Amino acid sequence: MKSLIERPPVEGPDLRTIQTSSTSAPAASRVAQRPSSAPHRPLGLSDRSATDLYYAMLVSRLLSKQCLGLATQGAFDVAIPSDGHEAAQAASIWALRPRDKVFLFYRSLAAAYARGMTARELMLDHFRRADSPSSGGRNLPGHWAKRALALMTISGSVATQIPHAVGVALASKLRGEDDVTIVYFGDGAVSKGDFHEGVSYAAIHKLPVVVFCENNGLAITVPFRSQSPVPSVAARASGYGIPAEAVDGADALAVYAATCAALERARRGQGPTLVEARVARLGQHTNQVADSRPAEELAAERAPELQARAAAEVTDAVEFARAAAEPAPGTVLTEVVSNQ
Ligand SMILES: Cc1ncc(C[n+]2csc(CCOP(=O)(O)OP(=O)(O)O)c2C)c(N)n1
Ligand SMILES: [Mg+2]
Repeated sequence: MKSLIERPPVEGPDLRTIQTSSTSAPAASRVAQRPSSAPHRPLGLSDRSATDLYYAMLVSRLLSKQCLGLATQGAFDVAIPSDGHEAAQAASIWALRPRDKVFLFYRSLAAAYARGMTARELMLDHFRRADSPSSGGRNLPGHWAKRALALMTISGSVATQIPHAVGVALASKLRGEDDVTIVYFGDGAVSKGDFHEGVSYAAIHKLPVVVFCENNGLAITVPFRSQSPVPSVAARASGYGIPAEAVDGADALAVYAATCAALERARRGQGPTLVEARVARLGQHTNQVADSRPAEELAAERAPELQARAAAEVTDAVEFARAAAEPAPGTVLTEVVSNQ
């Protein structure tokens, strides 16, 4: 099936115009301070491309939910929800060129879809069917690979894709190609030696690689604070002498801008950048591991107060307007026909 998705311009945005920080305006001045209705345009994203990015995030959320439901019913054995990670994954993929090399990890469903794997292909993988492009039904579902998309095959062993990606970046450099490799992983992967070895080597040799951490604050059940001596993954970059970009992983445009900046640095020969996208893991770890977080903590991730407040504002507006007075018949000409 022909792809419905338009890719962004190959050259990326004009980085001089990018503003990634956002401020929340007080309610009274919301209208006056409402951000531009097209904040994607200064980043070089067309309206069509921004809409397609949102569409990719939507499809990914539906696929993720569908897969968890199917696995729970026993239709297949493994589902790894990407709920909450969509913006970080899809928007960073959006910044890539077709020839750039991509190492995903098992939670990368949205990234795989955004890169160009079809919903059908992702489902073939989950059902372990012979036509699955990833492994013909042999590897664990969620280990996406497709040569035509430069999606490199990965292992389920946490963090092993990082040194592999660094090796591919070395190959690009030795061949004199201007491809960049991007490698995705979670906060738990930062505790592995593979992270240190890969990032250290890439930094020393100024390899064209973007090291992209989706920090959801959990490694299955282990909280980030229990496995990191520093408060962020980005803080580790200084130990390797490389720059870091820390972004709100729910802000697709901020992620896009940060990834573009990292890619540009890599293409200029300035070596790796560590991107940390802070995300919320809205779903459970996998279908096989129940969520041990207290209900209140889970609920907090889903911002129920905001949702309830927004719903209340809308309900109130409907009721208020329904009950409000219609114009009195005698005033029909007021402000329509001049009294002069
Ligand atoms: C080397 C290794 N150790 C342990 C595991 C078991 N394991 C699978 S996923 C996971 C958690 C990884 O957490 P993180 O990197 O933060 O990614 P997330 O699942 O949160 O997206 C672990 C420990 C594994 N797959 N590989
Ligand atoms: Mg994690």
